[in-house]
Amino acid sequence: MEHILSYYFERPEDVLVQPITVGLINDTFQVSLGINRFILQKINTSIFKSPEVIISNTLAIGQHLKNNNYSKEVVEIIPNRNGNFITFSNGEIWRMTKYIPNSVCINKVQSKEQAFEAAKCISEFHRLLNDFSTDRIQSSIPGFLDYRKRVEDFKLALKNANEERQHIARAEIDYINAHLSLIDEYLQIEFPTRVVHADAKIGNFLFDANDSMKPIALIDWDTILPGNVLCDFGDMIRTYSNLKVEDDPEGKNNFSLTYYQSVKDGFLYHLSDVLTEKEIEATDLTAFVVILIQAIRFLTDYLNGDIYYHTTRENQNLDRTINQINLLKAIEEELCIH
Ligand code: GN1
Ligand code: MG
Repeated sequence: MEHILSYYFERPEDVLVQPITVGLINDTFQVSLGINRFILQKINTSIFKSPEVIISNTLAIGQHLKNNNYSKEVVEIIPNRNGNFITFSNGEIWRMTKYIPNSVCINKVQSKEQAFEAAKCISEFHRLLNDFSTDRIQSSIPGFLDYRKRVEDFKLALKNANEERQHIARAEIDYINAHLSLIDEYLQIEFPTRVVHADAKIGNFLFDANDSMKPIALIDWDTILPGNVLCDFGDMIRTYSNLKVEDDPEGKNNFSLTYYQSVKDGFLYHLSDVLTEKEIEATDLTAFVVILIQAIRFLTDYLNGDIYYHTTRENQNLDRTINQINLLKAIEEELCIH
């Protein structure tokens, strides 16, 4: 790593590097020099083909939030010693951000207050961005929220998949095929275009290390783009009403209707007079569709032979798919979405 550290530090040999293994796409490290800590990431450029878009989105959004006295921390990119926000080195692309002090990250929700506070945090984020023109941001991954394309990619993967994987995943393939009409229903709705974080999962909220009920930042702004803001509500439901971690295929006691409602109350807290009636009406359907799309994405990757998401064990993408489907089944039952 010395090659990259030397872009940021005069004495790279004094820098302490610790890998952080929670993300599924980029490689992340915590780096420290004395009392100063930072987050250094190698951007996966086979997925993020326009890293400069990530930089310009982050700078514009961060500035706007700061100007409007956002009560949480923002993502701050640290330039390298040449003054550049992205570093090209040995054919790789790296970017460093400020470490948010006194913070912890969780992968399972601990209480309804925590779910409510986290949803309020993103609600404030969106409220302040309500007067930010979406012309100022672009998608760093083309078609990221194009759900029609996600379904096409799934159908193609299904056609090309080896027989063994198709056979093993039969029940999951059938479940998804039986629910595709809900995606069609969702696609009929015309949503206003707003800023979307597009990865509002539980692991992207940092909480106060001394008070885990208190969110202090929403991080990972790499996928920010113009689109349907309810997708963020969906990702929160996907991970905050889910009582199992993302790759746990156990289906018993996996869903909390209480946390679902807490997320909804928190999400609407600063947004109830910003969102249109049509949007408010579509919250539950959007949550269902966001989870279904995530199931489709994990299953597509399983059928493609695990080429997109980081995996650390056999069948992890299938287990992730099963986890999403278990959640969908619980939501179907509790909220009568059919
Ligand atoms: C990926 O890399 P990470 O963990 O921030 C993915 C999200 C998925 C998420 C599922 C660029 O996010 O879209 O929802 O995994 N990011 C990309 O955990 O595909
Ligand atoms: Mg992400």
